[in-house]
Amino acid sequence: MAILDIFNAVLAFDEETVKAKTQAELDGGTDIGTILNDGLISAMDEVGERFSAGELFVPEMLMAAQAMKAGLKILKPHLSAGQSKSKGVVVIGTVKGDLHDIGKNLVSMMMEGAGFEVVDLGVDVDSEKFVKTAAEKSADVIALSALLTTTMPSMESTVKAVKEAGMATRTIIGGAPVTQAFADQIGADGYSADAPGAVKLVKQIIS
Ligand code: B1M
Repeated sequence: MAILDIFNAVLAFDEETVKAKTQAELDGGTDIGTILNDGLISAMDEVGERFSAGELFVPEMLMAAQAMKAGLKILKPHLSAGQSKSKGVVVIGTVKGDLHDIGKNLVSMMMEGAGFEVVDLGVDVDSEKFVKTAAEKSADVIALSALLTTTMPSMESTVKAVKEAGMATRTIIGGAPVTQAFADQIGADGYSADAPGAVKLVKQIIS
């Protein structure tokens, strides 16, 4: 029932309750994946549906996102606990023109949790910045996130720029509108629908 309280608190933009209930679930031993998926992520899916239906508008989406981030912040140390030596370097960011960062942050946290060194470039990142940083950091993987159909072409230009630079760095992509077919079409090295899948993918690529 308390998971439902987290879900409802995100929908009520009630950051304090999200924090308190998330902490209470953690303290009570609830599985982190359950808190994440059934509480926080499913609430954002509901927000998206209400936005599509014209029942919510951008300011409300933003407030819900803030509330969700407050919960994520509490989960973060537990997602990345117990790791020491880096297993490889991942440069991650949301592509040019796109300001959505919650899913990207989740992928980033789970990669850190799995022991990778993660260089998070934030949002609205252009191809040059991805290529330059990956070269500087000798990155194994560049991980691109996009939430808008209109910014998916930025993924294509980044994948192309990486290939043109002749780098060994591999590219993976993800985000709500992205598919395996799109990854194949633009020549990305991998696609995942969610954060745990992205971690598995990077492990496969680096091994
Ligand atoms: Co925006 N927005 N938004 N928004 N927003 C969506 C994406 C939308 C689907 C809502 C809708 O219409 N139903 C829609 C996109 C339609 C489309 O193009 N297909 C949309 C729109 C239209 C817009 C604006 C254009 C609205 C406007 O201004 N008119 C605008 C664009 C701004 C811009 O980017 N230039 C906009 C703005 C915003 C806010 C700023 C208000 C806010 C973002 C706040 C923030 O991120 N800091 C926001 C939000 C919150 C959403 C919704 C409601 C929630 C997104 C989210 O955080 N989900 C979203 C509706 C929805 O997706 N349900 C919507 C939770 C998150 C955990 O999931 O990011 O999908 P997600 O990540 C998942 C997977 O996709 C995957 O892993 C995660 C789960 O494990 N994943 C990867 C993500 N990246 C990955 C990378 C990988 C692998 C997996 O490998 C590299």
